[in-house]
This record gives sequence, structure tokens and C-alpha cells, in this order.
Amino acid sequence: PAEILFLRKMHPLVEAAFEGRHVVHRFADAADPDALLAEVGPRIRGLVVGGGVDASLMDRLPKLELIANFGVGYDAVDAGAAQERGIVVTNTPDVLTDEVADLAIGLTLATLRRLPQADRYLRAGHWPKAPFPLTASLRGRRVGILGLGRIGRAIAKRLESFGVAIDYHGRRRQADVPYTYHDSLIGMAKAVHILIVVAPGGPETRGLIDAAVLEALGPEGILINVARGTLVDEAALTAALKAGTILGAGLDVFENEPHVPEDLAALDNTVLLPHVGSASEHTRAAMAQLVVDNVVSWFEGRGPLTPVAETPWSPQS
Ligand code: 8YV
Repeated sequence: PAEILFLRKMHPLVEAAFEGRHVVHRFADAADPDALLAEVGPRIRGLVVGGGVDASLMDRLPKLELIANFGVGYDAVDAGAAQERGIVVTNTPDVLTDEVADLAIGLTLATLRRLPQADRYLRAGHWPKAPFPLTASLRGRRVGILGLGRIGRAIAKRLESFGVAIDYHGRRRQADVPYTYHDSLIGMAKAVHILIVVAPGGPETRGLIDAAVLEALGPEGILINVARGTLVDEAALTAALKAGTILGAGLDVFENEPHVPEDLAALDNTVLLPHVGSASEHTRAAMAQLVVDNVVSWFEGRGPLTPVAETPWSPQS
């Protein structure tokens, strides 16, 4: 058996999976996490996480072979530092693609048609006095997707059936899609009405959605973010929403989760969700199973199932 460390409380499927197979240590249960690390750190070969792992933690785990991340986005794991140390990182791609794409469509419609606001209007008893004010519409709109990866493509596929024009921006043009490519984000923001952010987080994409992009999106523009809060300059967004520089925003992710700035939460032209893109029973169970399968496969000597790009794996390596 291998000794494995859970950095936080995990999905019940992960919590139960290694009983009788491996020895699990839990940060969340430790009265003194630092003492736990000093005691078991030198023996830990697997790390199961949903959140941050930096180089200094890796240095306290000299026998570490595998970091299994619960989630497709692994911007909180320093995959470069892992690569330098020969540590393989795995994530949970594919199993959450459809769920997050569904949520992105739901959030887009909810933001445009002001569904949460309409619900609040009804419950507050305003309906008998006056109908709910007319809203913006998806009809005749262009939608721009920032990041046409697995989830971006699934969002685009769904949008096709809505009869809207679809544009995208990313590092490169993709030969096998019928959508309009923009080589600059600001160019795309100028061309579209709705901007959906679904690119990876991390230092390379930090603050991409800034005041200039919001200005380019314009007064009829809607910003949707289902990726990472770090891609958006939240202060610039709040200012743009207040000033009417853009029409509205639907956000599932924030810069400093679970904290949402009060002035953003106070705005009526926002729909705000507590990072629920993948949060269905079905999909979280599938993600949990993939975490378990990666760990089991690794310690049975069969390699990782879904290694990230920075730590590729081939049977020879
Ligand atoms: C989370 C996500 O990982 O997959 C991702 O990148 O953002 C989510 O599915 C979720 O917060 C799991 O805890």
C-alpha cells in the first residue's frame, strides 16, 4: 500500500475508495497540519487535492509521485514545479464538459432574460401591479467564446441550435470548426454582444477581461464567466456594470472565492452563482471516480489515466 494525503475533505466516493488498499492521511482532520506534514510528509507518495499545491509543499513531500486534482482546471497546482520534480499531475477532463456547458447556456439565458430578477419580482408581489419589464434577448445576437477547448466547443455546439452567430478567440485558429476566429480578444469583444469566458486560469490569462475589453463589448454587452475569476478584472467589471458600459454579467466564478465583493453583489444587472458549473450529483460522482481511477491506476503501475499537459505520460516514460 502507498501512503496518500488528502489536502481537504473530498467527495464521499474518494473518501471511501482507498480503504484496505492504501493508507490515507487527512489534512482536514489534523489538529496540527504542520505536525502531520512533518510526521508523514517523508512517506507520502500520492496527494489528492482540490485546490492549491505550491512548490514549497512539494518540497516537504520528497517521495511524492502523483498529484490527483479534483477538477479539470488545475491553475492552483504548480504543474511546472511538479514537472521539475518528476511528479505527475492528473485532472478530471471530459466527465464535466457537458455539465459545465449546460450551466453556461443556463447562465447566459438567465442573465439576458433576467430570470432570477423575474423570480424575485414575482415573490415580492409586484406582478399584480405591473408586468415585469422587458429584457434583452438572444435573438439576432453574436456570441463570442474566449477559449475554444473541450468546454468551449460544447458550449458552441449548444449555441448552434439557438441560431446565433458564433465567434471565438484563443491562442490559435482551429481548422475543424465553422465559427469565426478573431486573433485579438478586443477585436472579438467589439464584434459580439455576448462574451463567454471559458479559458484556463493561471498567470497567462490573469486579468484578460479588463476595462478596454468591457468598453469594446459595449452597452448591449453581456459577460458570462464559467472559467476562473482571475481572468476578469473584477473592479473594472463592477465599474463597467455600474456605469452601463456593458449591460450585464453572469458569473459562476470570482477572484477570491468564496468571497464576492459587496458592491458587485449589490448590482441588479448581475446573476451570481457560487461556483456550481460541475456541481450536480451525477457529475461530481463522475469526477470523483476519475480521481480514484487515476490514483489506483498509478499505484498499480499502469500510469495515470488523465495526466495534464505539463506532465505528459507515455508507457515508456
Ligand atoms: C471544481 C472546477 O474543481 O473542474 C474545475 O475546474 O472549477 C470545478 O469543477 C470544483 O470546485 C470542485 O471542487
